[in-house]
Amino acid sequence: MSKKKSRKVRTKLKKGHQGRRRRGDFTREFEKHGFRDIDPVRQERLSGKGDLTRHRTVIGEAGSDEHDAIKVQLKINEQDCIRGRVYSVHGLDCVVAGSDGQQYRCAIRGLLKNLSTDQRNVVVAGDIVMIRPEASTDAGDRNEALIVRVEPRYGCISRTSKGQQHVLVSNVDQLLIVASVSQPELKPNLIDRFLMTAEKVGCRPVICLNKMDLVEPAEIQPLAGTYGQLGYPTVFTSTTTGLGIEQLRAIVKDKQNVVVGQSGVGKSSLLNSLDPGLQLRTNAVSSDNQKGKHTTTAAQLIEMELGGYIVDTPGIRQFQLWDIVAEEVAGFFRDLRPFINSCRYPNCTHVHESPCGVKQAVADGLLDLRRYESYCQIRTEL
Ligand SMILES: Nc1nc2c(ncn2[C@@H]2O[C@H](COP(=O)(O)OP(=O)(O)O)[C@@H](O)[C@H]2O)c(=O)[nH]1
Ligand SMILES: [Mg+2]
Ligand SMILES: [Zn+2]
Repeated sequence: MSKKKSRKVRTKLKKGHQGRRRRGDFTREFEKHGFRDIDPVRQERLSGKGDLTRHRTVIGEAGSDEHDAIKVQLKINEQDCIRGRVYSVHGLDCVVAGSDGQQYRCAIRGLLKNLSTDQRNVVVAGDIVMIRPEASTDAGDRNEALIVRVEPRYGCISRTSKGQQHVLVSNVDQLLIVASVSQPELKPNLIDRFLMTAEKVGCRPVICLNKMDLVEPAEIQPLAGTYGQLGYPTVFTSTTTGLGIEQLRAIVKDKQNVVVGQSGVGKSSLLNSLDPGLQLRTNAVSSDNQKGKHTTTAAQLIEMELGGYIVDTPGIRQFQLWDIVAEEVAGFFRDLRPFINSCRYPNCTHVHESPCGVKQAVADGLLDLRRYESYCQIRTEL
């Protein structure tokens, strides 16, 4: 990153940002957090005249990722900074774990906020950031720092509200899809929905079939076989017998994992088995049982003793098909994709058309009937 040649980037500033207000912003920032932006981008200049333009030329590198909320990587003085990972965000107040092993309470550099198109996405849980620690403050033993740069993101789990993308957590490596084979009963359709989410986000899904102590393994084998054939890692677990725990440990280790699955399937129990230090509350029906409501609980990263992170947050656990439109569904079913080319109609939904390559594949036994029915259900619901 630092080897890339810096260049001038024309960037659109957040509506309402004007040169004249800048000084005021600094002062307010300083009053609020006790931070001083001693290293403003020096070569910035305002072009055009006052209100007429909202563009500014800053020195930095253009972000390459289209999902990257912050399109410009600010040039910073790296010697003064350390790398960190954002554990949680409350408003504009962030908890960051620094690579020095310390935790920092951080504010966000004013210019970063101005570069963002959406305040809520400036910094999110999971972000890798550069922070500039503050010299000791009157806050006592608490470390304070300023987030001066957000590194490009991948694996963003987000939700669209009022036409705007709201990133809930970034840099997700794996989606741990937990289902129970009994109590509550197995719902393969729900697994399929979460698999679509993983395909959309671009992270690796891991299917975890829990409570295996309650059934005959042979009953579950065919379903697991279908997922296995599709290339989705599938693990059988039981927190009561310890089945699969060691295998799951190896999978989640050193990764940033987001845990999803309906209430009561054993997510908290599983995480406690993986890492007893977590001590998550199990059987917490009250906090889990809010499916209809839009829980606004912010995402929070928890570090595991074995290495890596997990996110087990109600608001994220219950996210489902936000963001996926009907036309996209087939593309996220990797087993359907190969047959789409032989459909007669280019806009075939594969539900009622004939002839249809997908329906033919089901008839020929090339496509799992249950997966096809699951597709139809999701497609018609949208
Ligand atoms: N029989 C059996 N029960 C389990 C297993 N894992 C969790 N449970 C029970 O399932 C219930 C819900 O577990 P919990 O971890 O709170 O589920 P969560 O809502 O997904 O976090 C609790 O009563 C657990 O004791 C398992 O592998 N086998
Ligand atoms: Mg739980
Ligand atoms: Zn078709």
